[in-house]
Amino acid sequence: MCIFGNAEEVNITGKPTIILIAGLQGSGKTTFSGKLANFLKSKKNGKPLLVAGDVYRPAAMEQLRVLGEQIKVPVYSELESTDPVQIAKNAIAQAKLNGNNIVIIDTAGRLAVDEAMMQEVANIKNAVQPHEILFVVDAMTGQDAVNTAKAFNDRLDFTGVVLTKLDGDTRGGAAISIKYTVDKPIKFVSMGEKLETLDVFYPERMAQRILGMGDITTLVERAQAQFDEVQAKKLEKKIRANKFDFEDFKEQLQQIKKMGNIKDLLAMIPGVGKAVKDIDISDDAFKGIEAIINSMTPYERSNPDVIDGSRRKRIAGGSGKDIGEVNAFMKQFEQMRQMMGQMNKMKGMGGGMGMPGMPMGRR
Ligand SMILES: Nc1nc2c(ncn2[C@@H]2O[C@H](COP(=O)(O)OP(=O)(O)OP(=O)(O)O)[C@@H](O)[C@H]2O)c(=O)[nH]1
Ligand SMILES: [Mg+2]
Repeated sequence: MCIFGNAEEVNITGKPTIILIAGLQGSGKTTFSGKLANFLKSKKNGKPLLVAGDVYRPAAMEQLRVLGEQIKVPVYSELESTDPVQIAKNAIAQAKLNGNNIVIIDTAGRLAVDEAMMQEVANIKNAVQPHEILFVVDAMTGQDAVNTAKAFNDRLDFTGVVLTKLDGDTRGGAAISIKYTVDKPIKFVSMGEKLETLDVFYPERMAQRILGMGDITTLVERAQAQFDEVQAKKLEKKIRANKFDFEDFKEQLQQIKKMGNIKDLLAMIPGVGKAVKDIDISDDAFKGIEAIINSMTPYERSNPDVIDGSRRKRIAGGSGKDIGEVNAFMKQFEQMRQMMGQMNKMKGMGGGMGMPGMPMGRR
């Protein structure tokens, strides 16, 4: 299971369902309110009403009104009022009258956690008893987001988190800390200024994003599962004695293959996933090499040096390859052995060099 748990959505069972939106100034509350209304309208057949609960800036009401117009969702506001609790109550009464089954209450934010703002949101909460209280947080604020989340949760006991501005270059690592600190689900991620860029939170995708699109954990787990210490020691001895042969080579191939599909493995390396997405890498890549090795006699496999021209011809015939392919493979193998020999010498001189992917390099 993913560290974030499973994907969760808001629950819209109330009549109307009341959703309170809270968060710091500029975190994206108003934009998210519009996106959520649009989302619930199109995906859930909802009939939302947006409520302008930010009474401090006339521009805030105007912003919500414009959003509502774009998505064709009604917006409730009271130009003269300075009491967000009363506005929320009046809005709910109007929603019942007009048959709106969802009421989304946007609230005012402050630059930092402050008592007046907390008290105001808490008052709205007490007055309207929301089904959902969503805490909106800018993913770009990094670890500060964790303290903010804690302060809001202590006061409001919110039901879910919304991560905004994930379209920026942040990886959203704070999501993990938030999840662990407040132990509330992340319900939505917002990825842009367009109203359609809201997504239900998919835990797996977030984990991959934080890891830079790779899944190193799985890769390491798979490598460890296949890593046989005894065999590795044996192999290291042979390499040191310059006795690496075709039998060892074949064993190594099998170890790699046991880890799974090559393309899947590559995709787990950060940064590589995207690059190999459209490339066709088949597991057949090893088949030709295996066929060649399988056509050797056990004696030849353990004594690569005895494989002369006529033996190569026979091996080519047996593996269904042409002599050129066999020669090329033999040459590569020889180069590999030479390289191993050189590394042994360097080790002897204290060079301390390891070969990537080979057990010899592991300590
Ligand atoms: N790139 C990007 N910008 C966003 C996103 N969400 C909101 N914004 C922008 O962030 C700014 C603040 O968003 P608002 O929705 O007004 O934030 P708010 O929390 O309502 O702010 P206050 O009402 O002042 O507390 C605006 O310029 C938005 O267009 C997002 O997901 N991605
Ligand atoms: Mg706002």
